[in-house]
Amino acid sequence: MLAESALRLADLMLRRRGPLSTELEQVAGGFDLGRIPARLAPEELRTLICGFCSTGCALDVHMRDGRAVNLTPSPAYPVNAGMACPKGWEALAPLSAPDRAATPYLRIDGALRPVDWDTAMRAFVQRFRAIQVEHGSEALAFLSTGQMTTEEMALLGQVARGGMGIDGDSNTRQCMATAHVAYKQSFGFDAPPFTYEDLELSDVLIFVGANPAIAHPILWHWVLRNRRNPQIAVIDPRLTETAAMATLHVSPRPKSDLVLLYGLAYLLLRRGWIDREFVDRHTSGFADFARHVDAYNPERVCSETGLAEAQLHALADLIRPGRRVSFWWTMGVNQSHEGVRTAQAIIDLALLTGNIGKPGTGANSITGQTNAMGSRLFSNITCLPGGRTFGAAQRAEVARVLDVDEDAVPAAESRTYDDIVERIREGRIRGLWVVATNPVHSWIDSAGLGEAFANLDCLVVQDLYRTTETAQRADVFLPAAGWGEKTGTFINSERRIGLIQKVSRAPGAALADFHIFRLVAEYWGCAETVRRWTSPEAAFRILQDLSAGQPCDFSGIGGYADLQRQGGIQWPCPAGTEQPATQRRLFADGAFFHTDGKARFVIDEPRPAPERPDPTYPMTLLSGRAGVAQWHTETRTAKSAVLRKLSDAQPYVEIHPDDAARLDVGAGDRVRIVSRRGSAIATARPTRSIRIGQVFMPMHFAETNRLTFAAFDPHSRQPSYKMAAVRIERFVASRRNNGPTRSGRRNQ
Ligand SMILES: Nc1nc2c(c(=O)[nH]1)N[C@H]1C(S)=C(S)[C@@H](COP(=O)(O)OP(=O)(O)OC[C@H]3O[C@@H](n4cnc5c(=O)[nH]c(N)nc54)[C@H](O)[C@@H]3O)O[C@H]1N2
Ligand SMILES: Nc1nc2c(c(=O)[nH]1)N[C@H]1C(S)=C(S)[C@@H](COP(=O)(O)OP(=O)(O)OC[C@H]3O[C@@H](n4cnc5c(=O)[nH]c(N)nc54)[C@H](O)[C@@H]3O)O[C@H]1N2
Ligand code: SF4
Ligand SMILES: [Mo]
Repeated sequence: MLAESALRLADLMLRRRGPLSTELEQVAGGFDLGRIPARLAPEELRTLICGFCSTGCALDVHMRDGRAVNLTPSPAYPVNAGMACPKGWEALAPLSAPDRAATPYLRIDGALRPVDWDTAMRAFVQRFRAIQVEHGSEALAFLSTGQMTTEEMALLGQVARGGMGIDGDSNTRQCMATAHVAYKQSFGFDAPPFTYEDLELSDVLIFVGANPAIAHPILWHWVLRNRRNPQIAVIDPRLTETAAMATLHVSPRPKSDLVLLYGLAYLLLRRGWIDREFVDRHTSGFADFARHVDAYNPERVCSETGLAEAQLHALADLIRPGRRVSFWWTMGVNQSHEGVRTAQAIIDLALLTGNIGKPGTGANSITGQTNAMGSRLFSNITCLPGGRTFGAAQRAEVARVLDVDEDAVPAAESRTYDDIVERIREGRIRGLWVVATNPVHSWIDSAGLGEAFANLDCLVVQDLYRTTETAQRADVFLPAAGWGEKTGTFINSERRIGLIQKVSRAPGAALADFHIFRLVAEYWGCAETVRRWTSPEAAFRILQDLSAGQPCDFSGIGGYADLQRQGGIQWPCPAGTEQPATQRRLFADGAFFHTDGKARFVIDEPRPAPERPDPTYPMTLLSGRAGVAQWHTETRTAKSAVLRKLSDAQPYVEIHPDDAARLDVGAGDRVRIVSRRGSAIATARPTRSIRIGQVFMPMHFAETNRLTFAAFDPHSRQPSYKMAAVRIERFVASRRNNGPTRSGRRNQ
């Protein structure tokens, strides 16, 4: 309590810096108000968007003598209004970790040794060129991220694909590819339609495969602020933190969502609870949709999902006419062998009931990483910059804006992540450049991937830390400046473009990714294709030009200063937009981005998951986020003592108490989780939040992906991380086996 009021007190003081108000006095309680302001008064505040999740909170960094000494969440920012989750509060901590790389490294005689930039760049370019000469450009690839600025992603896309002529993919494939494809096919453009205010304005919120209470904690605060006494339904096999706060939790069998959603459409159609006028005016494909879902009667749906008929009706009851219903989904949908069609079945329900384009509605994909949206629109991988499809006219247009030859604009979609990984395993890709991602830990079915990476002729890793599972295998390591050490923009889940800026010096010779990419272009000899990209702000202006005329048009933003002044700006914001409203949703006019202006109902036959439990591997392994304090492969969050205290240090597996009893396993006992790919040791955590026959492991432990099964959605190629068959065995340690170790933490 004390700490909390101290934080609020500091916050209020920073906000006012004038006479103490009554509010301040109330919060201050027993503090000595005479002394505290002098001690806390910062010399200057600089506002940056948080670099972890896509909620996109703004953080005010306190600068004293040119150094970042503290931070507090920005009180006036429309996203977070003075709040942050523990990762936000601790955002400065990872910057000063002892394993930050302060110089490039080169593998010499088996060990990574510090070298200067010139040596590292020559090695990178010479080795990649040699591979290109011997094996062709197909033997080279890059893997990038959703955690750099949009300017950096666009520049990497231009340098690598446009300049060097090599293909690559981004870790956004692991995360948002499904939503990207689903929106493109349904709406005609990758356009999440919502604004956060919709969370506050809904009468009914339906979360499918999403656990925002821990994965997007400040976004979840918008739900808590909802004054409409909302009904909150959660569709998740597990009783998650979010489900525990819901008014209705239904727990279908993993990967049976498509059947369930079609079953809901069946009931809504039978009850006549549809918005026929909206459907007729603004959609296409309704007749086929209605015919298709006619086969999903409650009997079938209940038998395939394991739900009771009453649960199905309870869900349908929520979607009655006259209510504002919003649908929200995240990785429980995207990471599936049929994720795109499942996401589209959610979109179909919103279209069917006219729940789109109005306050408190929408078919809303919550984004994952801080700038996955920037990656989706500008990384030059699944579309041309600005969300353009690949085509001759679009290519010419991009070439004109960039002032480059058409050959310097890619002609087709890039190779997908899974294809790149398979080619590495087969030895067909021999040079790989990994930027701001840690695939040896995070990629699906990762057993043996570390060895495959080590066998590359040249692995270049560009990261903050030289200790990540991937960086340890590097031949060339490029030290990057991180969040807080560079300038640029992010785009959050609700399409809000926000600014990050430099508040701290990167260690030693570490450089912003932006400058590393320019350096690569220089050494490669393709600097001509990026000569106008002289600074992040110059790049931002190029992006604005690229966006002009596209649905994501933000050419009307008056540069970085405007973003700062207005508290971020949502796209669209075309030239001539005066003062854009702070909260804007899409499709208020019912006009979608297909050429006929209509949204499409998209349907498909559900397919069984490629790997299901059987007598040898009788249990289903689910995986995902475990708490607010842990971020992915933990290269950053494990650097904060505060966040370490809030998280688990050892791998664990959640298991139903009845399954645990059957296996004679108690809380804290060690078990072996075995899949067809490999095995892992973890501590058993019996809990009723998981169903009988299922187990859950956090993705934050590298062990988890040694067990996952490499299945992919056929349209998005997103991995189906949340479905693998395993068996659990009691584990008795031999004297020589010291048990599990903390993968992400070896850096400490
Ligand atoms: N603290 C923290 N926050 C994060 C992150 C982090 O690492 N740590 N990562 C960020 C990123 S990049 C992302 S993508 C988001 C992810 O955010 P979320 O998607 O909300 O998180 P997950 O835990 O991966 O998955 C959500 C839920 O899907 C459920 N699920 C599994 N299979 C199924 C299924 O078949 N059907 C349904 N309906 N549900 C299913 C799981 O039980 C899980 O509770 O979080 C972001 N925020
Ligand atoms: N089993 C299972 N696996 C999963 C998931 C799951 O639910 N289950 N979820 C998947 C999802 S949704 C995601 S998004 C992925 C995440 O997987 P990864 O992207 O591999 O995870 P991170 O730990 O975020 O890795 C980011 C890396 O970039 C570095 N970095 C941070 N900032 C910068 C920067 O500015 N510049 C540079 N050069 N480097 C930087 C960090 O130090 C870190 O090493 O994991 C996926 N893997
Ligand atoms: S909710 Fe997300 S954006 Fe906000 S402080 Fe936490 S990690 Fe950062
Ligand atoms: Mo993600």
